[in-house]
Formats: sequence, structure tokens, C-alpha cells
Amino acid sequence: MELTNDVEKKLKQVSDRRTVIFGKTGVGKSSLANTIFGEKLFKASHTLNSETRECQAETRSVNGRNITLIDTPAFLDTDKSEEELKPEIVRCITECTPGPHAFLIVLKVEKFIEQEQDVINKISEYFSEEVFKYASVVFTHGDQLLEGETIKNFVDQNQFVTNLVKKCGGRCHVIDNKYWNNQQDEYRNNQFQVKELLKSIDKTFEANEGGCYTNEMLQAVEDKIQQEEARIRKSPGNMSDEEIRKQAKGNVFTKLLTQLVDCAKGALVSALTGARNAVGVMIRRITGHDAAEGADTTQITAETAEEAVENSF
Ligand SMILES: Nc1nc2c(ncn2[C@@H]2O[C@H](COP(=O)(O)OP(=O)(O)OP(=O)(O)O)[C@@H](O)[C@H]2O)c(=O)[nH]1
Ligand SMILES: [Mg+2]
Repeated sequence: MELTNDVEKKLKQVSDRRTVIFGKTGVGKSSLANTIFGEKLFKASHTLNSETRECQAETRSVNGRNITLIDTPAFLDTDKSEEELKPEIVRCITECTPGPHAFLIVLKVEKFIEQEQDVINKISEYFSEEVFKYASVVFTHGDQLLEGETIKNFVDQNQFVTNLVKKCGGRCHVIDNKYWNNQQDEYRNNQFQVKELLKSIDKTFEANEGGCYTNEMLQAVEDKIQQEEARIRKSPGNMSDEEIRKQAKGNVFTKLLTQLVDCAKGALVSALTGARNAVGVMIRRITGHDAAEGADTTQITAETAEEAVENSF
């Protein structure tokens, strides 16, 4: 793709690429984050039990780009408690404002891929069309591919998965967090596959002109964080910009938890991924005003929007 000078300048100005990792419990989200960074920063499970209880964001330089990976508990799982997940969705929102540059949807290569259908359904339902412009599908457990089989061949066998990958602009990758670390085979090799994944993230980044996915709710939270940063700067102390941002995010997180305490989990996730009604409700909660221009909230009470979204989860 030909890049104009303006776009090139913008791409250089973006200091890090915020990438949110989504997927079902145990699918290998934390392990994928470790594989991308080549470091064990995120705690992966040693058992069948769910391991990640809190959102964790880490930034590292990989192949010359700064990447922030935001590992999440399985937000879309139906068997997780609302009370446990809600603060973590709010944390994810404060960590990724003004919005993620990329979403990684993690699935597993498995014989009965139909088992992934429920999560694919939820993703298809709750991700707005706009979010898919920033999303890629990443398969873990690549070792389960048959001999000589590529991830493209595997995806072609299932209509649900094919449709999801199509929605993601054909961006689809495969790794194996356990078995592909030092393989001779070029394809079955995490270093090669991570490079391909990063190239894919770069392409999305360029296609979106270095901009991140955002919506009115994420913007409202970003405004709050910036106001908080300004307040902290005025108080005595010798904090670095990074420390100020971290503290501001922490303070806004605490405030948001009280403002959004009675919002349903589904509504929170939907606001993050762009469902217009949910976005509108959240803005009203956060700012105390009616939603920003463009959010379709005119006839909706907070309760009905939340119920609508919640009932579909
Ligand atoms: N064979 C194989 N095992 C994997 C792969 N990825 C993850 N695992 C194993 O699967 C288990 C779960 O991995 P995690 O990375 O903790 O999965 P997660 O999605 O973060 O799980 P939660 O945080 O509980 O939602 C661990 O025992 C990993 O070692 C993979 O690509 N291949
Ligand atoms: Mg995890």
C-alpha cells in the first residue's frame, strides 16, 4: 500500500499499539501473549481451571514496534460470575482508551470446532462492523492440524469459522504455544507465525491510518483520564508522564466502578465493542449527560438497553 506523508507521520507518532486479546477460557490467550513477547509475563493455567482473573496490560518492543498486549479473563463465557468480571471489563476499558489498535480473537484448532460456535456467535453479535476492521483471528493448538494442513485449509472446512475470518478481512493466523517453539518446519514455528501476525497487525494499523478503534464511550473515558492527568500534574511531586498516566487510569477506574456498578456485564462488553445502545447508556453514566452525537439513545432507558444486551448473553 502507498502511504501518504501524513499517514506515515501519524504512524510514527503512535508510540504503542494497544492490542486486546479476546477468547474463551483456556483457549490460550495468556500463552499467546507470552509467545508474542517471547517472555513469560502473563500467567497461563497449569490446569483445566480458569487462570486469568484480572486484566493485565504489558508493553514491550517486538521487531521494532512497541506493543501493549491486554490479556483478559474470558469476558464472553456464560459460566463466569458477573461480579467477578465486571471490574475487569472496566479495567480493560481504562487500559485501552482511547481504543485498541487491534483485537485478537483467539480460537483453538480442534477436531470438533463446532464447540467454538457459541463464542463465535457472541462475537459476531456483539462486535460492531467497525470493530472487525481491527480484528484478526488467531488459532492456538496448531499442532492439532493434520500433516501438511494449513490454517486456511482448516478454516475452509467450517462455515462459521470461514464467516468469522471473512468478517476480519481474511486475517487469520496459527501458533502453538506449547510445541512450535523451536521447530525446524518454517510453517510450524512460532517465530515465523508471530512475524506473520505482527505483519497483519501492521496492515490493519496502516489501513486504519494509524488510528485506533474508538467510540463515544471510550472517548468519554479518555477525556476523564486526561482531566485526571492534568489534576495530578498540578499537585506537588516529581512523577514521570508514564507514572502520571498510570495513576490517572487507576483513579478513573475506581470512579468508573461506582458509576457503572449496576450495569450488566453484557452491556459493558458491548459498549467496548461498539453496540450503539450500550455505548449511549455508558456515556450517560460516565458523564452524567446525554450521549454524544451519533449514539442512538433517544428513546432508551439505561435499564432497557442493559436488559436487551444482557438477555442475549
Ligand atoms: N498444546 C498446546 N497447549 C496450549 C496452547 N496454548 C495454551 N495451551 C495450554 O492450555 C492451558 C491454558 O492456557 P492459558 O494461556 O492459560 O489459556 P487462557 O485462555 O489464558 O485461559 P484463561 O485465562 O483461564 O481464560 C495451559 O495449560 C497451556 O499450557 C497451545 O497452543 N498448544
Ligand atoms: Mg489467561
